[in-house]
Amino acid sequence: MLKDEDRIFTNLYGMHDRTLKGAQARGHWDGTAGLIHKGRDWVIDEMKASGLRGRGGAGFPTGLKWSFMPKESDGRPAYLVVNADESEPGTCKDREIMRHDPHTLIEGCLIASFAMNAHACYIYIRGEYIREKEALQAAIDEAYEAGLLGRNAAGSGWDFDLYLTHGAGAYICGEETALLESLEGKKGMPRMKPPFPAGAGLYGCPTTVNNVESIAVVPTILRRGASWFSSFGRPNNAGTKIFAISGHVNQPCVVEESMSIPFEELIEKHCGGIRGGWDNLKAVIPGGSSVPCVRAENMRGALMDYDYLQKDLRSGLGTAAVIVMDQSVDMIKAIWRLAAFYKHESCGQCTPCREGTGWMMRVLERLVRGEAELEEIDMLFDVTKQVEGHTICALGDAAAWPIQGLIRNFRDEIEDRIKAQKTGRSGAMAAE
Ligand code: L3W
Ligand code: SF4
Repeated sequence: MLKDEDRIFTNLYGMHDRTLKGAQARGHWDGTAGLIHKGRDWVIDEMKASGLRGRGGAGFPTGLKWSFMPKESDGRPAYLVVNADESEPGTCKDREIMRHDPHTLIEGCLIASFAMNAHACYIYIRGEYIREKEALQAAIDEAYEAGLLGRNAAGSGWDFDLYLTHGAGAYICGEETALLESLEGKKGMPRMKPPFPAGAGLYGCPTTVNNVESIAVVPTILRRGASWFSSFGRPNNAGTKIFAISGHVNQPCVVEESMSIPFEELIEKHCGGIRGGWDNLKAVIPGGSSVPCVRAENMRGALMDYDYLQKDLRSGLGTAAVIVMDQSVDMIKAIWRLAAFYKHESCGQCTPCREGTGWMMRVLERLVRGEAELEEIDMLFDVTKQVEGHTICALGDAAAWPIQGLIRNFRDEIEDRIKAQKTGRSGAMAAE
């Protein structure tokens, strides 16, 4: 278990003063100018050495992503954009940072922007996050007043402006290029990649889009050292990580832990165990709604990191939103609910996603009632394969994967439902 002194987020539960004074008392904004004076290459090299992988869901190495930005300006401004559009079902970790520890993010924005030659950064916050927006804006205002933002930010010699933009409640605006479109005042529809934002992002300029947690951990990594951060977790799965655990545990919570913590330890130490005991556990979605569910027996002994969940369990760490489901859960209905979400949030721009999400949802609707033929299970799986990898953005994959997980792991439940319905129906017919 992570020791208290190793936690980066010291106010995740809002128990302490979240103002600048409180943040400084907890060690934030300490020697910021000194970190910047070490230079761009040093910052990026440290970030690479730390092993930090993007905390928004895809796990792309952060230092590597930063290194894609042009080293010298070609006349276009460079931008950092922080993706605070946290909308993945089950995910509520960035919310706690913005509510209670906003200065970790603001200081991170300054240092990361400097490393990418950006004098401006936009934070795009989810439309429903109203109190979080207020808390973050108040912290930004304080930082400006204290000279930590603006001209010669924090005495670093770097001029830097930070803007907060409020979204309007569309999940798709969390996709990085849809976010950029929305920021430019257009409809939030994903762009084709390449070009990646580092080549042509906001207003066609070099842009890096990073998740809130990815940026908020930067100052502490640089202060304590890359090797300190990489000492947690396993190779390729380094660092501390915020997990958001919901569902059928005794105490749902958001907690910063060591990457690769065993699932049982995470649940026992921080959530007071599974509701009704471990035998009552049925399934877990370990990384937010976009990753496949895992059967209970496979989660026993699972390590909560990118590689274990993906390679050993064919699921993923995603946003580290751990959704725990006990025996009372109707798995088909649970996955149908997610399918309905993706159908609703599809931007409609590409056919496999626009048509496929509705199609998959409607088949699942019938499967919930058992009103289907057994062959339709394989047909549904085939459709998920036609959506996966054939769309402009990852929403298509995200809609397909949970259904694939359901069929792989709970085929017996689907078949039983269909058979029971048929038996019931023939019984009823016989009675007529
Ligand atoms: C330059 C290359 N840049 C990749 C960059 C790319 C992006 C990052 C990851 O997210 C995942 C999905 C779900 N040159 C590059 C390059 N990049 N190759 O690296 O890119 P990618 O394409 O792997 O993923 P993505 O489309 O950014 C999709 C997960 O996110 N997901 C979660 C959503 C989470 C929330 C939330 O609430 N936080 O909404 C939804 O699908 O697991 O795998 O920056 O530009 N050659
Ligand atoms: Fe829009 Fe879906 Fe295509 Fe993404 S995959 S661009 S959400 S239609």
